[in-house]
Amino acid sequence: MLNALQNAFAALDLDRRNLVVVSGIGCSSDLPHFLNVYGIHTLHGRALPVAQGIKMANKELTVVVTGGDGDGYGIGAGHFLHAMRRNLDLTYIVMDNRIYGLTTGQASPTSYKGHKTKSTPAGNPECALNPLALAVAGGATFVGRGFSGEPIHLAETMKRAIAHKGFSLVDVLSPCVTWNKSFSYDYYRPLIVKLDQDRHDPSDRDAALRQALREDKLPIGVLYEIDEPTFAEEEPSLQGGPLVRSRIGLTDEEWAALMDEFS
Ligand SMILES: Cc1ncc(C[n+]2csc(CCOP(=O)(O)OP(=O)(O)O)c2C)c(N)n1
Repeated sequence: MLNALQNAFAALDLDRRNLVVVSGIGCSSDLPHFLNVYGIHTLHGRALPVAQGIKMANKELTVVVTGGDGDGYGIGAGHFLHAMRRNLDLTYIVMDNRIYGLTTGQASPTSYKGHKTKSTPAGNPECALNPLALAVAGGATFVGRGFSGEPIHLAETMKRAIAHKGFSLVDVLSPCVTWNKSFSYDYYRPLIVKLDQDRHDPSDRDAALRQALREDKLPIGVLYEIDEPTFAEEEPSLQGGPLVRSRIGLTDEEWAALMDEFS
């Protein structure tokens, strides 16, 4: 996963001075510590609000958010939904191991129904959330999936997600070999299929949803990609240069005019 992201950054020739990686809390959220770029390790489930703040303050930065399924689809689920419909230009990479890894193996939002974990010894009574279907329906303008056992293909999907203008999600099937023996590399290998980009049209929303909902196989690659105006292109206060370089406060003349208005 780390290797794929490094390769994607290198292939896109991104300047590390303009690159920020933001994460929440979890084993996967340690990722910014292993990259020689700007990084912020925030609170559990709070990576997206921090990342959105960074992007709004300086729209010239490339902002990549990394975290786990518990972090993003559990405690952070509300932020995930609203970040998607806001369509800020950032990339969200979720290392989906279908478990709470850092807290040693409780059921997460993507654990399947019936899955036995520390917190669900009799089998998980809740059905799994489908992040890809949620993202296609929720306004994400790019939805992709990768597998950490296919790092070259994953790097390609990440590259396209980062290059995409708007909110992009890459859900990465990432076996946790320590705490989740059920969803191993061997479990995933026969289920993975690479989306044939000649036969799958990522601009077709219905087709993307069909791929997201497939149960026979787990397609990896770009499921969905459309071109929509971003938040920064439409929000009046973000027109012109980045906010970090704009003047703060009023000139003496503006201040006097304002005072006149109220006196
Ligand atoms: C507000 C808050 N609630 C709960 C926790 C405990 N906690 C730390 S990591 C984590 C889950 C991590 O799972 P996931 O995001 O799937 O990441 P993984 O460790 O599997 O990569 C939880 C519940 C916390 N740190 N903060």
